[in-house]
Amino acid sequence: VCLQYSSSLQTTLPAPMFSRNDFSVWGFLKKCIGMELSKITMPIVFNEPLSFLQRITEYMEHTYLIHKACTLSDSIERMQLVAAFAISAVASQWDRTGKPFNPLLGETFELTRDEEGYRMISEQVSHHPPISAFYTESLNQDFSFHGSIYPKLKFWGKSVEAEPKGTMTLELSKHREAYTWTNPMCCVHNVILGKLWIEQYGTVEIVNHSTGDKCVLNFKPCGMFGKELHRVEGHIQDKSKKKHQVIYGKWTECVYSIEPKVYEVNKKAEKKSGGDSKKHKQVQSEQSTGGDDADEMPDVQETVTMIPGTPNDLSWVTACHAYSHFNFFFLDSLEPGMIGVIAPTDCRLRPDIRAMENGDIDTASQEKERLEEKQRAARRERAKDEEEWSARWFQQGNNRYTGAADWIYKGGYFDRRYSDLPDIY
Ligand code: CLR
Repeated sequence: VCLQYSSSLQTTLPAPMFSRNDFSVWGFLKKCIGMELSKITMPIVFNEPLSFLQRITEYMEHTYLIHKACTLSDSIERMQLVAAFAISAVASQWDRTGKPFNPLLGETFELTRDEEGYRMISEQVSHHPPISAFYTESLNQDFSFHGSIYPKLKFWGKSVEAEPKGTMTLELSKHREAYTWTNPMCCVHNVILGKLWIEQYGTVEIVNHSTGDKCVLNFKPCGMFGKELHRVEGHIQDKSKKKHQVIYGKWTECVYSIEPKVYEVNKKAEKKSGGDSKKHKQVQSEQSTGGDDADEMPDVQETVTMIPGTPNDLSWVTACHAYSHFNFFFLDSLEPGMIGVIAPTDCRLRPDIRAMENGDIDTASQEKERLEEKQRAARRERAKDEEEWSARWFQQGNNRYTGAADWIYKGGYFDRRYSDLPDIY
């Protein structure tokens, strides 16, 4: 099965992208050493005209993989598709080094995709720490996908590491199944000098809570020779720990699923023939925290080679981000029919993002400052009245399957009764 993806890429932009080359991130950041990163207001030139709520909505880019999973009767086969979805969810992050706008407390983003058969609502439910909660439901009640993200950022000198704390939960109603996992780490290299680039790494464990099946995925760090750049490898096991499938590929490109035996035989054969590790040039002799040089992104190696005997192609073709930081969700920006329909807290209505989209950087910057000040004033007011902020569409609770702290959708957003929403713009 080849699962092709084609996206409705927009073809025109309101304003051309300006060059960031005249601005040094470091020139700014060196004044901030020792400060907590979430409290630093970065100059707007490093931003992309999207809210973080929109950026995490990109998890939904390859929803057809979930629809496909719903149609399969075998749980191991379903896990293959769920794994492909979990990997594809972070695929759009490749080469996306613009900083999205921090959502204001109470900000929302809704996305209805009739053709892809789902709708999603997200809300900024906490400001310190910043937490974004989201809930997606399929229009035919086949699945729901929900969770929250608290991007815990660490400044390591040359790089910024983001740990996306929060559980992803996927429920397939027909199969009475729930899958949970946590997204891999994300590292933005060369914030001081050199070209920014993104790496994602770490172990992602997808658990099927009904069957006890597990998929353990290893997003590999690129390593000294860059050989592992973008690589993902893992396996699917059942509750008795029997290995059923090996998953391999690249998160930027595609993944395949193969029988463990065939995979092992092939690996051994490759080792015997000497492998090819020596022909890759050494990227960087020092680890990312030491040294004064930039950590250049290793050259992208050849595309994923399909091991003979691989029957299941779980590939997706990543939407091509031809328009620098403008991605395909931008299409949904603000159509005339939406005004008065979407909630007044929707980030499409944020004046600073809108100004930046139109290429008016000065207005964007002034508006951003005004909104942040308005947010601070509202917080002072609440403190004075000893009032607690409560999220509108989500409530704090525990994940039904893992017990971990989570944000649960209260429902009702799409009834569109928006009378009691805060005035945040
Ligand atoms: C990656 C996918 C994860 C969730 C997540 C959390 C934090 C995000 C990260 C994603 C993408 C990159 C990101 C980061 C926070 C800051 C960083 C947006 C969405 C930007 C690129 C940092 C810019 C740094 C400046 C110094 C230019 O599941």
